[in-house]
Amino acid sequence: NNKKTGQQTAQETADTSKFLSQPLVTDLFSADPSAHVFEGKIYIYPSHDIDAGTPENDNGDHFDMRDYHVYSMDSIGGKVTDHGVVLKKEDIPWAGRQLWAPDAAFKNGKYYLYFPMKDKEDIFRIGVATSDKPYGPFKPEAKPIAGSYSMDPAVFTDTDGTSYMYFGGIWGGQLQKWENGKFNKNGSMTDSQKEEEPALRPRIAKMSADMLSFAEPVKEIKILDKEGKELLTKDHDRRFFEAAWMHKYNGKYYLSYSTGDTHFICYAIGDNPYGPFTYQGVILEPVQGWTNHHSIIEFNGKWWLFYHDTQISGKTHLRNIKVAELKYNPDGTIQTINPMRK
Ligand code: FUB
Repeated sequence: NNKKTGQQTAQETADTSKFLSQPLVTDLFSADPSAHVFEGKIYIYPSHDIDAGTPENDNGDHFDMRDYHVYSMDSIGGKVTDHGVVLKKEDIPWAGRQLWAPDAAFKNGKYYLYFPMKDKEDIFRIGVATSDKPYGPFKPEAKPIAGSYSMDPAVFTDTDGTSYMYFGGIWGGQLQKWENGKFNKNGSMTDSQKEEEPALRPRIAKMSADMLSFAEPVKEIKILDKEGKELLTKDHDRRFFEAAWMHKYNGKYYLSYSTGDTHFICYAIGDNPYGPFTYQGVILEPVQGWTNHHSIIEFNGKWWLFYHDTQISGKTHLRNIKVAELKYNPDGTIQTINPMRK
């Protein structure tokens, strides 16, 4: 369904019974929910969608966001608290435009908010801001993380205490414009355009002890099929597009991500944080709206998928965050979630 536009009819949007879950936040638009359990509560770090009037295009210019809110919940189904604006564009010294999907981490008694934004040259970089509290406000560093590029950071802390950032995204996320470590502003607008070659790979870097920089050169992550062959550029149903997330279950590493123009959240399993990862299947079928972006957490013995759709607005750039239970099969595979009821 490459022609999916994300625009729905008013009638489709009004029928709330067709959705598996209802929006967690209804007074503002929110998307790309990165959820974490901090201090015994669920904290959600989403994008804050607005209607900036920027025309829609394949570059994602219509996702023209300017600040972040943080939300918390004591329990699934409980009250959702809005902690207000925790970081805004005007406070970020290197700001250009578009505050896209953030993530957060906790270490050394501090909270870290990681966020992608285009710099003054219109190149996506990843910034970091710190706070003593999970709900901010967050104070940004003067510069983006050295060596960072593209977007959609997800910071995973392993059981041994080591933290890693997963990141990258093609099309508007610009990953395809980075060749040999240099940004090519005239590069492809979509992907490598080499259909028979391995698809562009998500990126990983170990974080430094202070969580403010990369502790090693950025590495590429391989996603393989069950025969051990890397997924190819032409494999739009399975290859990485954006929205990487890492979680650990029964000692295995689960890399999940969006396939973008085919709108799936799928996953691949590996034996260590760097992979390679072997493709397993779909976690979340396409939602209403073009983008699909999620996070996965364990809370009180159950697993939860946070995601978004466009139930309230019917417009692809004005999304609302949701949550649904995620279940494993006995062999560790994940049961596919359909966000729409039949
Ligand atoms: O919210 C802006 C962008 O849309 C995100 O960075 C992508 O993952 C997609 O959800």
